[in-house]
Amino acid sequence: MTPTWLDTTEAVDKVFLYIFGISLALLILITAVMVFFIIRFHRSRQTKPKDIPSSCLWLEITWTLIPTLIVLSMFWYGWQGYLSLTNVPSDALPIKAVARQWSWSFVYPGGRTSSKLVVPAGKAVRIAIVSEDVLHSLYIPAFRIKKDAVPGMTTHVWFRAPESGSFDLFCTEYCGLAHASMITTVEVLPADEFDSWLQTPQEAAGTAKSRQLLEQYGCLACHSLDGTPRIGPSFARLAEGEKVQLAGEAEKSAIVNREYLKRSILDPQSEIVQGYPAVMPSFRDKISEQDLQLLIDFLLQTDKTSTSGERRP
Ligand SMILES: [Cu+2]
Repeated sequence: MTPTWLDTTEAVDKVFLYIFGISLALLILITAVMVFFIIRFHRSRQTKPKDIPSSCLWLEITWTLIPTLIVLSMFWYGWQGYLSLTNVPSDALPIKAVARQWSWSFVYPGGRTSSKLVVPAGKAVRIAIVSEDVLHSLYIPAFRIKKDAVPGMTTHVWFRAPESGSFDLFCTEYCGLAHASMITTVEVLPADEFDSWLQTPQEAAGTAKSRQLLEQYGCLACHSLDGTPRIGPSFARLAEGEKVQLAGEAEKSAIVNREYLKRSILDPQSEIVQGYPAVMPSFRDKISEQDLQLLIDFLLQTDKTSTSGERRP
């Protein structure tokens, strides 16, 4: 027989309410007894202790047994919840979540990628979480799941979104300067809409493709397209032949051209633009030559905001 597990939300809420309910009952009980004792045995009543028994077996057994049973029942509920969280339904759709400083990208069966987590309503999804650099943590409060992304290993979570909607997704492990930018959403689509989304070929021409690459490599977490200041310099005013002031002891500068942009992506620490922190990770071995050339083409074109569309979180 294959056991049927609770959905993650139900599993966590049940344990939470059970422990919270017991804690609340104990709080009320203990407070009531305390107030009663304060009044009943107040000094002004001059009550004197009388006939103190040295031991009382039934009382000692009761106050040992009842709390033990309560704690064991909490463990039992917690254990059942843990099993529900770790046992993934066999029909779950596999999705890969890639965490990096400071963005998420999601890879679906068939190779489609997105910067928002798109899932079908009513179907279980299993997320394999990896990190490209440091510790991150995938947190979706609406589905009560939270799991670390650990460099060098793959961790898993699963959940089932009952109906369509949009829910917050956070990084909940402090991972550096722009940790707060690692926020995106879970977009739950009706199952048929999800299927057609998944099958829509992502390969698009020109600027739409560049836009997709910017999201895939997480560039927009730190670089804006419209001049808005973020962690790194905006892409808005990048233009071929322009002079960029670099940080360093002597007044250094660089001229924007294909070579400069390539160095900035593959070896970002070599030339830091003045006024910005030296925090960009290298994309060497992480970006294909073809994608690199497409991104450089995009960065050198003058009107970059026309592709920006909605603002990426
Ligand atoms: Cu993070």
